[in-house]
Amino acid sequence: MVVASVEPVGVERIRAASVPVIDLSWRRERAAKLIVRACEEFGFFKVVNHGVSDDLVSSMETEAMNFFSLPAREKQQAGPPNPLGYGVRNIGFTGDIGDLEYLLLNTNPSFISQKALSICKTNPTKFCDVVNEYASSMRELATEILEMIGEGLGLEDVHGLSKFIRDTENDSLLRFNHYTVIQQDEPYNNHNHNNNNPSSKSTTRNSKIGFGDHSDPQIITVLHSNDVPGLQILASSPDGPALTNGRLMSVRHRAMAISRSSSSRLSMIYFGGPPLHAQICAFPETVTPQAPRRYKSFTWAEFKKAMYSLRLGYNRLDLYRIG
Ligand SMILES: O=C(O)CCC(=O)C(=O)O
Repeated sequence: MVVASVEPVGVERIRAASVPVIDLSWRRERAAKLIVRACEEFGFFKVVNHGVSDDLVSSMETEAMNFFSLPAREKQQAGPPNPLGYGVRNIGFTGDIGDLEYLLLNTNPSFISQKALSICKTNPTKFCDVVNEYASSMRELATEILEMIGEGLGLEDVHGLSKFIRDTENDSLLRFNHYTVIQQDEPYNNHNHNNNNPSSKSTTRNSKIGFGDHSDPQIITVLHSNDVPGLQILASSPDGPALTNGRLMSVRHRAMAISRSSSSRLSMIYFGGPPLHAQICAFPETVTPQAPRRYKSFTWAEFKKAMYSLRLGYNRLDLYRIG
């Protein structure tokens, strides 16, 4: 599990970097300190000994691949993405396009059960069981990590971060991205993304942009992918999240669809989101005379509304910047 991986795909100026690895069986204080350091320097790390069972991950991958293997007409019944549901190439509502198909679900069990019949007609009950178990296992892992971050940051309320995703009204999502292997002679889509961002224009003869560069807006992202490379992170991201007053990094990243692979890439991503009414405001411990408050406070609902009106690569926190 990564909270994400760096895989070089031969794109100019993109290099393999050593990703911090956190072993959750380490002494808690040490792991908490190193998680905070990884979040300050990268906003990104890999976790091992996380306790999520291989069988569960593999069952979730099987369910996802069973869906993506269906004929296009059947998959369309789980769409269009509003933004939840099945989508192909179109990401969001403002014209971003990528070489992928995806399924975006709210982790609320009642949403999953409503949607299951359009996703898995043969055995919707099994689909629900696997998704619910996977979502709850991701939430537990994310909670554990957020509590360690709370401890490592020295927050008075060490549950201050985790309580957002433990709230029964949390707005957490599961996203399944499927990147098919591109053909060498397909045209390259470097005109598709964020034309104001030069880094998004780098494609090579062996890769195309699958999911354009952006940073995730939720509290935490936990990503698992199969062995096919494609995820790239920007080593030094420009901005940090509002809750920690920019102290931790919100990593900019993108995913490439590549041609040198024998199989397609599947990523399964948990986004731990707060309830819509949650007020997002820097923890007092992160605001000091040397680090004055950077952002006005806002609710998650306000932020989401603004987010859906902007291109994927836009730095949405700019809307709330003080000064
Ligand atoms: O599929 C991936 O590896 C990353 C995709 C991503 O960044 C996202 O879905 O927000």
